Amino acid sequence: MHSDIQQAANILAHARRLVILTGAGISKESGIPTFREAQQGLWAKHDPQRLATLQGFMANPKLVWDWYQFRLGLVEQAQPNPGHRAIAALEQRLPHVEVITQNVDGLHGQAGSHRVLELHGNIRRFKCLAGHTGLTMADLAGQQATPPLCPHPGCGALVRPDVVWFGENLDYRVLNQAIADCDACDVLLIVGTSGVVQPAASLPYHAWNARARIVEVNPEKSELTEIAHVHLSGPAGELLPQVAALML
Ligand code: BJW
Repeated sequence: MHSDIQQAANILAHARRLVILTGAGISKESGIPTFREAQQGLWAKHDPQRLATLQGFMANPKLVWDWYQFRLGLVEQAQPNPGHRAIAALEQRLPHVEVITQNVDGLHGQAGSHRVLELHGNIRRFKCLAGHTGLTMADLAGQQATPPLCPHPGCGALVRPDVVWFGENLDYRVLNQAIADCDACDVLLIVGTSGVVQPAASLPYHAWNARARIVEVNPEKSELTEIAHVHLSGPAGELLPQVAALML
């Protein structure tokens, strides 16, 4: 294992354009459950079709709103862990670092990463079904309705979290930027994603086609492990600081 960590450190140390693609696993050590882990994942007890689709929201807006409020509570209590902080510190060591995250928790920004693309939105932000965006909890304060109604004058449409549900398009500017970053990178670090959700799961293939070196950190094998040059098996919060410590 030590030689794999050293190999990963050597690859990262020589990166001219590093892209880091993260998923729920990076935030697990901050106390935020992943989605698909058998016993403890968020989907172990909750049906994604009911909770993470527009159809599910329309069928039962209160259920979906309450579920996201519960998760918002977890996120607001969470702090970045050593994995997030090791990623943020790479910005000081390398010429060009981009973080592309599927997570909606904002912990990369809190850890100090400056260039972060949030592919699936942000759980602290809200929008209404009529298209008003950029709402915060402060904008919704004092409302009795669950979910709250859009406070824009004359609107009153249902408010929902500004996250990307199944069957919804990602923001095309964010996705196009992520694709361009992967096309242009020479090293890709993949951390804590199962690699099953599209289009995020296709991004590593852009880097692979561009002949980037690929390092993966995940305690398990993922759908992306087969294209990784180095797979580090273990928790990101333990392994990423070790990799950073070995970078010359
Ligand atoms: C650790 C660790 C530690 C644990 N350290 N690691 C092509 C083919 C087939 C299907 C599709 C396709 N194109 C589109 C689709 C449909 C769909 C899709 O991909 N479905 C698949 C599931 C089959 N995709 C979409 O609908 C997307 N939209 C789209 O493509 O629009 C165009 C379109 C529309 C209609 C039809 C066709 C095309 C939108 C996807 C939106 C995903 N949204 C969610 C919810 C966000 C809001 C919320 O948070 O509630 O995003 S779903 C959920 O999965 C969330 C995550 O970001 C995402 C990815 O999960 P992630 O991060 O990989 O987590 P896990 O739990 O899966 O894995 C955790 C990993 O961590 C594991 O590997 C652990 O081992 C590891 N780990 N501890 C490091 N300490």
